Amino acid sequence: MKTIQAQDKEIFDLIKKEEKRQVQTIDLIASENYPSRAVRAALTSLFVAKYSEGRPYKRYYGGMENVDVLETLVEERAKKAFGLGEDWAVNVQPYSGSPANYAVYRGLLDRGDTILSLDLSHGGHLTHGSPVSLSGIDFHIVHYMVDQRTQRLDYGAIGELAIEARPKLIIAGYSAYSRIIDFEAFGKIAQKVGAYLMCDIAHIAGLIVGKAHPSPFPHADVVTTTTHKTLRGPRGAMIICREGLRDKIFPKVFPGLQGGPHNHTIAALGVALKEAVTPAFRRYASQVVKNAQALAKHLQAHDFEIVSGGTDNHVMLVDLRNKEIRGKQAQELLESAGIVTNRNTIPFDPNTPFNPSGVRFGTPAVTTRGMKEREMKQIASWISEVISTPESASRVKKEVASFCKQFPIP
Ligand code: DSN
Repeated sequence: MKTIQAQDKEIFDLIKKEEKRQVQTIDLIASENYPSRAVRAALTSLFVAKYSEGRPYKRYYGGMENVDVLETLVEERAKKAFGLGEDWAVNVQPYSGSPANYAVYRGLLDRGDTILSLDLSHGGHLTHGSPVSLSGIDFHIVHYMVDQRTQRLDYGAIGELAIEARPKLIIAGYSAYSRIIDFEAFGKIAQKVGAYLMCDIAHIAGLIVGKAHPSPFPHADVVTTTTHKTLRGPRGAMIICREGLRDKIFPKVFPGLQGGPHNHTIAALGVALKEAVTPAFRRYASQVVKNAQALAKHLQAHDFEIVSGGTDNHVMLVDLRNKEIRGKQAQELLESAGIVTNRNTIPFDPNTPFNPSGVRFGTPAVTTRGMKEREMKQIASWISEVISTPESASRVKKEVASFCKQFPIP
């Protein structure tokens, strides 16, 4: 930091301001987390200076003696974290979740083939076939929805739709779905219709490693994940597929989509994966879920509607329609009180994605800071106060900043 301060005051000041913002606010964005200092240190290592196009021990550059060992070690750590054997192949090179998903599609499908996935407005992801994403432009997309009454996945209805649509790929795994995903049911549906099953576990990877959510691996053909959400690593992604699919998918990462892997990120991912197999991480994953359930319960006590009635994981969607406020205003108001969230559509939302009817809350980041159920009660109370009495925001912001001092970012 001292070097930056001496050389570049503008960037140094921005780094300091961002540190202050993060330290003094409560981060309820479900996809964000604070990686450990060891993970962050690996990100600043000299691996950042190394090019290594290709796969381990099959490169196009010299100077590979450490990078080859590193990448192989991190692949092995990923297998260990998810309890996988020799029948799985790991690729830790994708720069992030979006290219990882696109590489899988281009590896397994021809353009125009059918993908069956959850609609974005029901909790899916842009890269699962939204019309504004290349995934929705290059492939024929059929979406399943959550059930209107239960607001949960209806595996019978998804099975029927799969028989009708005959997809070549089915996607399970979401950005805003708060219930346990029955990967076994998805595996059976995929088998019945002869589709590949891709599980995108970006949001819940850390919960899976920490045994707080069932694993997709017994049932999936390919699993993609980002590495920076509940897994608490650097910003990056992995593709893990059945060995038999390696030669279809991996060349789509490099040379198909990407150039040289980001070796500093891969080093940091290795550090995060070592942390993720510890008993402390298992306790973390379990606390993330306990905190989400406590936050949902206390919000319900303040008359907030939680989509599907609660949560089994790290995330919840709040339907604000009974509060006479829309998602955008709620997000902005909460931010002015030091509580950072994101607006989100709710299933069957009558409003637009730009100003939808809901907000999404998640507990990975606050749990990393050491907050527990008691703090979730306090946060729910602030959220309720600020939404019902906007004038309280500036006072709450001061209270939040003081409260945050007790919970340092690692
Ligand atoms: N944008 C991420 C999220 O917030 O869920 C997913 O890519």
